[in-house]
Formats: sequence, structure tokens, C-alpha cells
Amino acid sequence: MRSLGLLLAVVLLSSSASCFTGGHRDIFHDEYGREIQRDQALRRRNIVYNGQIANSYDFVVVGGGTAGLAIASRLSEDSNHTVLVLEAGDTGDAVANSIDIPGNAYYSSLLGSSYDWNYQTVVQPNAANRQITWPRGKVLGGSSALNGMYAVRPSKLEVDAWGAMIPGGDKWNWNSLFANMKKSENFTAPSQEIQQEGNIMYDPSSHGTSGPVHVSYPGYILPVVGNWTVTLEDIGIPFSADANGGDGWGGFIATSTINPTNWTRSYSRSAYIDPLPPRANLDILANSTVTRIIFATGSPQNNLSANSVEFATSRTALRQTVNVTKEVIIASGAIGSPQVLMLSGVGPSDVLQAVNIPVNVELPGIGQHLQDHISTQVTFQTSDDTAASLHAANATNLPNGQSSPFLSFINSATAYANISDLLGSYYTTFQENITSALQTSSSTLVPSTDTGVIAGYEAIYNTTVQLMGTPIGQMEILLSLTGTTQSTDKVVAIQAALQHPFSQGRLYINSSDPFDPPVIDPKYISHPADIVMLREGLKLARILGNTAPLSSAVISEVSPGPSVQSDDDWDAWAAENFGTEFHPSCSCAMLPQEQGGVVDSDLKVYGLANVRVADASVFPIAFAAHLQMPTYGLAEQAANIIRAQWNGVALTQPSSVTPPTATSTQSKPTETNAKTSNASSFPTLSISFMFSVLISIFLGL
Ligand SMILES: Cc1cc2nc3c(=O)[nH]c(=O)nc-3n(C[C@H](O)[C@H](O)[C@H](O)COP(=O)(O)OP(=O)(O)OC[C@H]3O[C@@H](n4cnc5c(N)ncnc54)[C@H](O)[C@@H]3O)c2cc1C
Ligand SMILES: *[C@@H]1O[C@H](CO)[C@@H](O)[C@H](O)[C@H]1NC(C)=O
Ligand SMILES: *[C@@H]1O[C@H](CO)[C@@H](O)[C@H](O)[C@H]1NC(C)=O
Ligand SMILES: *[C@@H]1O[C@H](CO)[C@@H](O)[C@H](O)[C@H]1NC(C)=O
Ligand SMILES: *[C@@H]1O[C@H](CO)[C@@H](O)[C@H](O)[C@H]1NC(C)=O
Ligand SMILES: *[C@@H]1O[C@H](CO)[C@@H](O)[C@H](O)[C@H]1NC(C)=O
Ligand SMILES: *[C@@H]1O[C@H](CO)[C@@H](O)[C@H](O)[C@H]1NC(C)=O
Ligand SMILES: *[C@@H]1O[C@H](CO)[C@@H](O)[C@H](O)[C@H]1NC(C)=O
Ligand SMILES: *[C@@H]1O[C@H](CO)[C@@H](O)[C@H](O)[C@H]1NC(C)=O
Ligand SMILES: *[C@@H]1O[C@H](CO)[C@@H](O)[C@H](O)[C@H]1NC(C)=O
Ligand SMILES: *[C@@H]1O[C@H](CO)[C@@H](O)[C@H](O)[C@H]1NC(C)=O
Ligand SMILES: *[C@@H]1O[C@H](CO)[C@@H](O)[C@H](O)[C@H]1NC(C)=O
Ligand SMILES: CC(=O)N[C@H]1CO[C@H](CO)[C@@H](O)[C@@H]1O
Repeated sequence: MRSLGLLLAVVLLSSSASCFTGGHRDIFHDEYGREIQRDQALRRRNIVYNGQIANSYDFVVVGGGTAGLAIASRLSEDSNHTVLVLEAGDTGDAVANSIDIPGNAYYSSLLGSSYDWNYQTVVQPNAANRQITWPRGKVLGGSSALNGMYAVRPSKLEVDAWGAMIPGGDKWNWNSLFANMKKSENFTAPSQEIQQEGNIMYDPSSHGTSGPVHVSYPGYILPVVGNWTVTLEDIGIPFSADANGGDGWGGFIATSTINPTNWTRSYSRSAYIDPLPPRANLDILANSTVTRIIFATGSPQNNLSANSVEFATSRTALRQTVNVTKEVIIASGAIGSPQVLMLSGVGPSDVLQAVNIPVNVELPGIGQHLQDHISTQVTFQTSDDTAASLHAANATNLPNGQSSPFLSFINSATAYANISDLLGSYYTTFQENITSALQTSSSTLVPSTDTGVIAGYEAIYNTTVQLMGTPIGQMEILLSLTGTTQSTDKVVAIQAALQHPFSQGRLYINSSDPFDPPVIDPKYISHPADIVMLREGLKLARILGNTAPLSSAVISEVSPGPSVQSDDDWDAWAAENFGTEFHPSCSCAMLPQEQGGVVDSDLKVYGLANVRVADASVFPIAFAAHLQMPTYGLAEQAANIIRAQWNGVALTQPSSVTPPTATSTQSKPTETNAKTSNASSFPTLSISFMFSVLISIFLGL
């Protein structure tokens, strides 16, 4: 029997679905090339367009984002288990061009649209009292549908440090995460031309080639990219031959999540869902915001069992429920996951009581330990063509889903600078100073009075300060060449982004309405170490712009300009200008419960029998990396853990891999391409720096 709410939903959604299909005459083909109806084609993808779902599923995944769709795809490989994904955002079909064409991350961005949650932090005193915008994907694929496609990995040292923070943490050490990141990946080597132009080095043995997520390089590269690593070497930051094998520091041209067969974005939907044959046991429902998890009455107080999930299509729509027979997997991201838990009565009791939500499980760490990468940039004027002017001269209205090599160009020149690159030999004094500030920091800077949360702050702090004395990156330095011109100035930007912050913030709900955003307070630069590192990173960015060969195309510094010289100048300027690099995490930290942890090493929420969190919110520490690749690795391992519990699939290192794609002919990268870096083989292409003003909102990309 369907509930009334569900019946209403069926009517509502089928009427909107028919509006959606009506009038469109797009032609779709099946795998034999025969024409098929649009909605037949769409249904093949396991996405539910008519609102009709079953009453009950074994697994309900909350959030069809980066991790959520990967987990749903893997769990539904077991045909005897039913899986439902509930995603708050729409399918993304209507904005396929913005999603699929890599360059459109800059030229036709979805940031600020209805496909973006558009979160705002509260006023940040150390950001000149600004509120900082936090974009997050609200669409199938989540943030992987609108991110900058950098495909980089954290280093072994920091991943092993994570594993050491929790009993059972060997499931999360480097060896495990590395294997799972490779499992998710299908690496394609660059063409020889691109490799030479970009001066690209890589090691194929650090990559997977049979996973669903395409990892490659753009099909077009700008000559200046080839000068990036050389310029870094000139200031002592080494050229990395293999940034993906666990030593993620130094300068390199990053891989990107691009499908090189048609130069399209590879993201969790296109990788893990679209290539699937129809699966009777997998349903993905868009436009469905989960409003809370409902627990079985009479289940033990310290081990509550979820038995249904409540959701709604809008603030005013009737709430519907769907039953769960095995598990709820929350994959709503670093903001959504703690929010869903709190709405379900799981969280800090003061927060829940303030909004009249009954406390089911008191977990003071939910929403705490929030960490993010902050970023800003030094910009330089150049006389050369900009990416924007070249882009404007090109045909941008390509048919749906098609891309050209040129439009696959996105930023990927990067470097992870270590602490001595930033501070020289002074770093040991700096590190000692931070170590000795532990007590004063934990007694004044933690946004909680809970002793567990404070202990967690200390555990994260201790790990972060210990990692400081190693070669891992403290600052990411990125070369930004893409954007839209706001003026006639042609500008290149060199960005600096703090990777291992000491500031920890929190987020919490101040409304029981799930359609109100949570209050986000990252407490940026509350710890003074963070501004020191950001300032030194910006100084490095300035130095790089004045270092050959990069400097030969630079006319002058535009911003911050010559008036900013002293440390105080830099600090004041940075406070006015930094934004997020889009990497919030740690808000449902995997830590022991006595350290304010939210999940254990099996991703299970403390106090709940059958609810896990599996997304970027569970990392306990910030990494020197963009977060999508570790998130895919986490999702793969989450599926391994869940299948080991329910389906007798042993939890081992993935040596053999079952990709969800029906057919695959594998092409392995040729070993001869490996680790070749031949500076003398640079082509003598005319230097055409394509510099441009960065979309200011895309600061971190
Ligand atoms: C603008 C931007 C640029 C970035 N650039 C890069 C980059 O270049 N490289 C990189 O590696 N990383 C980048 N990142 C970061 C990376 O994309 C994210 O860290 C990662 O995708 C997070 O994955 P997730 O699964 O934790 O969350 P998400 O992918 O955000 O998924 C969460 C999903 O849950 C849904 N949801 C939330 N609440 C609910 C609810 N109540 N009910 C139902 N559904 C809900 C959301 O709509 C979303 O689809 C960027 C991020 C952004 C926003
Ligand atoms: C969920 O299960 C309960 C019985 O446990 C039943 O009363 C309810 O109708 C079910 N809900 C749906 C949506 O089928
Ligand atoms: C989701 O809602 C939007 C806005 O109402 C609508 O245009 C779209 O068709 C809906 N998507 C699905 C899959 O029903
Ligand atoms: C990996 O990508 C290549 C394209 O570079 C493709 O030919 C191959 O089929 C893909 N492999 C899998 C397993 O999807
Ligand atoms: C590097 O820069 C120099 C000087 O600007 C330029 O002549 C050369 O073409 C560039 N090399 C590459 C590979 O872009
Ligand atoms: C790109 O190619 C893949 C096959 O590698 C295909 O599945 C996908 O639909 C294509 N994307 C678009 C948007 O055409
Ligand atoms: C130590 O840190 C404090 C702030 O916590 C700062 O005021 C002081 O200058 C630092 N000292 C050194 C030597 O870095
Ligand atoms: C952090 O390190 C200090 C020593 O510097 C130690 O006293 C403290 O117990 C550690 N805290 C945690 C939670 O590990
Ligand atoms: C940082 O990198 C440089 C260059 O490789 C190296 O000499 C130095 O030892 C590194 N610093 C630390 C703290 O490991
Ligand atoms: C919740 O906090 C936000 C941000 O501070 C504020 O704008 C909003 O008014 C608050 N809502 C309630 C109900 O207090
Ligand atoms: C919690 O309940 C589940 C079944 O609902 C059971 O398998 C598990 O052992 C229980 N855990 C504890 C710690 O009691
Ligand atoms: C599901 O099928 C797998 C084999 O594919 C089997 O090992 C497992 O026991 C089955 N699980 C259940 C619950 O029937
Ligand atoms: C459609 C397209 O991408 N056209 C051109 C855009 O500009 C680049 C660089 O000038 C060309 O290589 C493309 O062919």
C-alpha cells in the first residue's frame, strides 16, 4: 500500500515529468543504434522521471552527489539488494552543456544558479567582517557536477595520519585509500603533443585504468602551462614526477576529471550511473530533499534503528516516507550530512533543544571540527591574448553534450609548497610555537564547551602540527588562466590556498525547517598560524610572477599591487580578499566518540544501528588536495564495507575490479610515456599567453 503522500507525489511528479518531456524532439539511440523515446532512454539510466518508487528499499542513500551516486552504483551491483537515492537537486539534464563541457565551468558556470546551494557563512571577523559564499552542487552528481575538475590526491603521510586517529583505521590508511582511488579511476595518458606542450610528468603505475571516473588531461593546452614547473624549480619547488603515488608535493600539471573520448566532464553521474544498463534494483529520485530519518520506536536508546526516511519536493509539499530494511547511507556532503542528522534529532543537544527537535542521540561533535581551505590570488597584467578573448572568438553554442579540445582547457598547473618553502628555516620555531599554543588554543578557540569536542580539536591540532614538519604541502599554488574578462585588462592569476588550517569551525541548524540553510561558521583564521601561512603563500605567488620564464609575459602586478609590502599590509589585504577553495570537510569527523567523533572507522554513526555517513564530511583532517578524488576513494571503500556486512563480499584490498560499465575495451597507457620530462623537447610554438581575469567566485580553481 502506498501512502497518500506517495500517491500525491506520483501525480505531482508525473505531471512535471510530462511537462519536461513534452515538446522535446531530441532523438536518442539504444546500444544498437535504434531510435528510442526520450523517456525510455532516460529510464535506462535508473533515474526515476515519473516519481514512482517502491514502498521500501534495502538501502536508502541520502544525497545523489559525488559519493552518493558512487555508493549507489556499487551497492546495486548486488542484484539482490534494492537501492534508492534521494537527491534534493534536479537531474541536471536541462543544463547538460554547463556540466559536460569542461571550459563551461568558467564560461557558463552553474555557480549562483538553482543548481548551487549558495550557502553563506556567517560574518567572519578575520575576513574583514565579510560573509563568504560557499557553493555546493545541488544536482545529480553534487559538487562533482560543477567543480573545477582538478584530480589530485592527498599524500601518504596525511592519509596514514588519518588512519592512525581511529581504532580500525587501517581501512583508511594510504594503502587502502590509494587502492580505492585507483579502483574509481580510468586514467588516460596525454597525447605526446599535450605532454610536451604542458611539460607533463606522470607514472601510469599510480593510476587505475578500469574504473568509471575518467582522469586525463585537457585536449588543448596553453604554452605558458609548459613553463609552470620550470618557473617553480627556479624558486626551489621541485618538479614532481608522480604526484599521485603518495608524494603529492612539488609542482606538476594535475590530471583532470575529463573524458578524453569526447572532451566532457567525468563526474559521479556520468561515471557511475549513465553507463549502467537498467538495474531493476536501483532508483534515483531527483527533486527530493530528505527532511529527516525516522527511527523505530522501541529500538534500544543507544542503538537506534532507522526504519524510514522522510522527504519532500519543496518546503510546502507534503512530506513522504520510504521504508528502509537495511541501512541509511547519508552522503549529503559536508553541509548537508550534519544538517540531516540534526534534523533527525541526532546532534548537540543544545542545538536541537533550541529548535525544539527531540534529542534522539546526543552527539556533540556533529557539525564541529569544520575545516576549509582558504584562498586568494596575486594577479598580473599581460599583453597577450586572454582565454576569454579566444573563447569569445570560438563557437560556443555547440550541440548538447559535445565539446571541442579547446573547450576542454581548464586550469591544472599547480604546486604544493611545503613549510620550508614558505618559511625557510624559521619553520621549526613556528612549529614549536604552534605546539606550545595547544592549551591556549583549545581553551579559547573551540566553538563548543563539550570536553569530547575539545579533545577532538586537540587530536586534529596535534596531527596537523606534526605533519607540518614533513614535506607535505601546506600551501597550494595554482596558475589560473581561464575566466571571463570584466575589463579589457588581460590578467593571469597565481593563487595561494592554505591546505592545513589550524582554525576549526562549526555548523548547526537554527531552524527545524529542513529547507532553511544551516548556520555556517568556519571561524576562518581564528588561529593565528593560518594568516602567517596564507601571507607567505601570497608572497610566493608574487615571487613566481617575477621569476623567469613566467615573468617574460608579465607586464605588471595588478593586485594587490605595490602598496602591499609589509606583513601587516598582506594580512589586511588578505582579510579583505580571501574566499573558499571549496573544500569544506570534517563536519562529521571520523574520530573516537570520546573525541567528539561522529562516525567510527566503519562510517557508522555512534548510537545508531544502521546509519552511516560516507562523504567528504567524515575526513577528520584537512588534506593538501582538492577533495573529489579522496571522496571517490572513500565512496568505493564505503561500498566495500557495506557489502562485506550484508553480502558476504570480503573486505580486501581491491585487486580485481568490477566496473559498472557493461562493456569495456581497455587501452593501457604506454609505459614509454611515463616519467618523461624533456625540457629540450619543448615545441617552439609562439608564446601566446592566454591570460584573463578570473571569475572572482572561482577563486580556488
Ligand atoms: C565550485 C567548486 C569547485 C571545486 N573544485 C574542485 C576541483 O577542482 N577538484 C576537486 O577535487 N574538488 C573540487 N571541489 C570539491 C569537491 O567537488 C567536493 O569536495 C566533493 O565533490 C564533495 O563530495 P560529497 O559527496 O561530499 O558532496 P557533494 O558532491 O556536494 O554531494 C552532496 C549531495 O547531497 C545533496 N543533498 C544535500 N542535502 C540533501 C538533503 N537534505 N536531501 C537530499 N539530498 C541532499 C546535494 O544536493 C548533493 O547532490 C570543488 C567544489 C566546488 C563547490
Ligand atoms: C512502512 O512500513 C510500515 C510498517 O512497518 C507501514 O505501515 C508503512 O505504510 C510503510 N510505508 C510505506 C511508504 O510503504
Ligand atoms: C525538478 O523540479 C524542476 C522545477 O520544478 C522541474 O523543472 C524538473 O522537471 C523536475 N525534475 C524531475 C526529474 O522531475
Ligand atoms: C577508459 O577510457 C578509455 C578512453 O580513454 C576507454 O577507451 C576505455 O573503454 C575506458 N575503460 C573503461 C573500463 O571504461
Ligand atoms: C616558456 O616561456 C618562454 C618565454 O616566455 C617561451 O619562449 C616559451 O615558448 C615557453 N615555453 C613553453 C613550453 O610554453
Ligand atoms: C561522452 O562519451 C561517453 C563514452 O565514453 C558517453 O557515454 C557519453 O554519453 C558522452 N558524453 C556526452 C555528453 O556526449
Ligand atoms: C608565536 O605565536 C604567537 C601567536 O600565537 C605570535 O604572537 C608570536 O609572534 C609567535 N612567535 C613566533 C616566534 O613565531
Ligand atoms: C596533543 O599533544 C599534546 C602534547 O603536545 C598532548 O599533551 C595531548 O594529550 C595531545 N592531545 C590529544 C587529544 O591527542
Ligand atoms: C621542502 O621541500 C624542499 C625541496 O624539496 C626540501 O629541501 C625540504 O626539506 C622540504 N621541507 C620539509 C620540512 O620537509
Ligand atoms: C539563523 O541564522 C541565520 C544566519 O545567522 C540568520 O540569518 C537567520 O535569521 C537565523 N534564523 C533563525 C530562525 O534564527
Ligand atoms: C545495534 O543493533 C543492531 C541491530 O539492530 C545489532 O546488529 C548490533 O549488534 C547492535 N549494536 C550494539 C552495539 O548493540
Ligand atoms: C546476494 O547475492 C550474493 C551473491 O551475489 C550472495 O553472496 C549473498 O549471500 C546474497 N545476499 C542475500 C542477502 O541474499
Ligand atoms: C570550436 C573551437 O574550439 N574552435 C577553436 C577555438 O580556439 C582554439 C584556439 O585558438 C582553436 O584551436 C579551436 O579550433
